[in-house]
Parts: sequence; C-alpha cells; structure tokens
Amino acid sequence: MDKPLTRNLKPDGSAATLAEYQNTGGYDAWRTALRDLAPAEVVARVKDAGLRGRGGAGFPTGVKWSLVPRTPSQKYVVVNADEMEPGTFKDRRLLEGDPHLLLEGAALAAYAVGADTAYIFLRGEYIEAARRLEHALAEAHAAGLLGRNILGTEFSLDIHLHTSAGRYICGEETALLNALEGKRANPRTKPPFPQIAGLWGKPTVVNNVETLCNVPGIVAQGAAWYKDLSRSQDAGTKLYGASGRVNRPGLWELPMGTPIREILEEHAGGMQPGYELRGFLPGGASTDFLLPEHLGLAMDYDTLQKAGSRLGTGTMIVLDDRTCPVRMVLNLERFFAQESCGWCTPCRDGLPWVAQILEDLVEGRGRPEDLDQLAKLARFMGPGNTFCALAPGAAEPLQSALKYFRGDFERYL
Ligand code: L3W
Repeated sequence: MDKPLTRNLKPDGSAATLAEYQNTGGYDAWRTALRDLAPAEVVARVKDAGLRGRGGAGFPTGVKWSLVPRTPSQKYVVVNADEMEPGTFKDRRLLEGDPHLLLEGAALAAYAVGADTAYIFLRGEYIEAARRLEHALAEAHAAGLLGRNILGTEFSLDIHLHTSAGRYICGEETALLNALEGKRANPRTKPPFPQIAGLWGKPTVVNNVETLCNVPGIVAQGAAWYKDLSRSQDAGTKLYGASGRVNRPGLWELPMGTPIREILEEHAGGMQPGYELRGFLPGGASTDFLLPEHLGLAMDYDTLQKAGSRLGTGTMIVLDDRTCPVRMVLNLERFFAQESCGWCTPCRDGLPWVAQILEDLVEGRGRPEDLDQLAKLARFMGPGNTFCALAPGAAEPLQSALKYFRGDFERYL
C-alpha cells in the first residue's frame, strides 16, 4: 500500500463502496485497534509515525491526541471538512472518492481519545460529498462498524454529518466549534485549546480530512512503514496539487518531500505554451510566494518554512508571466476581506484597507507612500495581533509579493 490516501480513488470519480474499500484492506485497522490495541497504543503509533496536520498548520497529530485528558468524560472528535482555502481541492477528492477512508480514520481518532461522538463539519457547497458521506455512514452503521457495541466490543461511536453555513472562517477550528454549537462563527481565544475545552466545553480533537485519512494506514502498517513512504524528514505521503497555467492542473499523492520541480514539471506537465513561471503560492492562498529559484526545494514543512513560506495545504497556485501579481494579490485580499468575521481590528479594518489600496493602485489612483502603507498593514495583521490565522494568512501573499514583485507595484504609480 504505497499510496495510502488514493489507492481507492477511481478515474471516473465515483465513490468506493464499502465492499470495494474492504477489498483493499479497509477497516482492517479499525478491527485490529478494537481487538488488539489499547487507545494509548493507537495514539503512540500515530505519534511515532510523525504524522503532521494536513489542514495547513502541520501540528503533530499524535501530540494533539495525547493532550486530551485521560479521565473519563464526554469527548468529541470533529473532522474539519470545511475546505475553502483558495486553490485547495484535496479533501474534496478524498471525501467524494473514498468516504470510508475518512470514516475509518475518524473512528480510530475517536477510539484513541475516548470519544463516543464525532461530527464531520463539511463545507456547505460540497453537496456531492455530503450525499456520499451519508451513504457511507449508513453502510458502516448497517455493517456494525459504527454505532452501539461495535463488532461486539464495549466501544460505541456515532458519527454525524453537519454541513457548514458557508463561510471561510467556519474552517478555523474554534470558529468551527462555535458554528457547530449554533453560535456565530467567531474564533475563540486559545488557550484553552480544543483538546482541553472544545465542543460545548468538552475535550475535543479537531483534525483535517487528509490528516485522518492517513491514520488507518499508520495503525495497520506501523510507524516505520509510514516514515519510509517519505523522501524527507517529514513522514508519509502528501496530496500535492497545482492550479494555474500549467498543462495538467490536478492532484497527486506523492512522497512527502518531493521536489517542487518534479511536481510542477512532471506531474503538472510544466507551463502551458507561451507562459513562463514567475512564482507560486505553495499551499493555498495563505502562504508566501516562492520563486522559480525555489523549484529545487523539497515540498515539506521545514524546508518551506526555512525558505520563508509554508507548506500550507500543499496545493500550489501558479503565477505566470502574463498575470499581474498585484491584481492576483488584490483578488486574494478581496476574498479575505469578505470572509473576515470582524471579530478583531487588524482583520476587520486591515483587510478592507489593503484591498482598497490595491484597488486604487491598479486603477491608477496610487500614491508613492502606498507601498509602505501596505507593508505596515501586513505587519499589523501578522501573527500575535489577531484571534486566528485568517489575517496573518492573508498577510503572507501580500508581504511576499511586495518583496519579490515590487517593480510590478511601482509600475502602477
Ligand atoms: C495544543 C498548543 N494544541 C497549536 C493545535 C491547534 C490546531 C493546530 C494548528 O490554522 C493554518 C493557518 C492557515 N497546544 C497548540 C495546539 N495547537 N498549538 O494545532 O494550530 P495553529 O494555531 O498553528 O493553526 P490553525 O489556527 O489551526 C490553520 C493555514 O492553515 N491554511 C489554511 C487552510 C485552510 C483549509 C481549508 O480551507 N480547509 O485547510 C493554509 O495554509 O493559514 O496557518 O488544531 O489547536 N500549544
């Protein structure tokens, strides 16, 4: 099983049924865990495997699980399936193509932390994914893989599907928990982290779809196997993607640490005729631009951090030489401004201000001091000044565009 995430994805895009999933070893890890492993052993396996969160931040999954108090109490697992990061379409492919893989991963997470209830918080527009998840949930319940006294054991688990109200901020884990509780989706102050006080104040683990889809393979095949899948210090495989003026925009499961050049040139087929690569956002819109000089780098958490960006969601947005980076950033900042929940000042006031300055620039109303003002606003919206990562994420493409494409900004003055 060298492709743990995509082994059941079919070219026609249809979903793997329960029978098809089980034919490739599906639910073996779940049976093994329930029969032979203590919850702490499942946590230890995921920790030893070095799995890191695939939603964008890369926090170690096993560490997150181990922070949940061991004392018996109501606990929850929440699947963050609110995929709405611009340029990101990786979780959707997993949800639509192999819904049982997610259910098995979520079930293992619930067993590991002692939760008897899990929620899948799904992006509202993912209507087809919702239909397929409902079907998979019914199949799993009917087969006794979920529900009361699963497979004759003491363990019970219900997984519920909840569709989001359709705002980007609902994907921020604490805003998501508020939304699930029926409140306005404002992020909460952290700490306390959800592992201590999450849904309805109870210990809660929130994990991204792709993260959980890695768990069955780890539990079934072990930490060493998982580490060996990688080409760098970060373990496993990654769903990498590319969009923009490349020959074959798409999504590929490749060893973690695959060089960027290999992803863009071999898998995405290089740039379309007549277009040259100017730069790229490596992992969705909330990451810093990188340049053609970075193509040799390994696509993993630490390498991209050292290069001044982040792996983020691992789905690249490619900037070509015929697209204006200033207009591209304006487009992104308008999105972030619209999606701000308005809870804290740098985000509520900073983002519309940034969008207005950029709009004035491209419409010929720019002033020389605007570039310094944009840089100042990017710092103002940066880490430590806001409740959540929305504004700091929005600052990343802006600050790096000012650094790498300054001439394009100046040309408008
Ligand atoms: C316990 C600590 N737990 C952190 C946990 C925390 C969370 C996880 C990551 O933003 C990123 C953001 C977007 N004790 C802990 C701790 N945790 N410190 O670890 O936390 P954090 O704060 O580093 O990030 P975050 O607020 O969860 C997520 C970026 O992802 N992004 C956006 C992705 C969007 C999608 C989507 O639309 N589906 O994936 C892209 O890069 O900018 O940096 O669980 O509780 N001391």
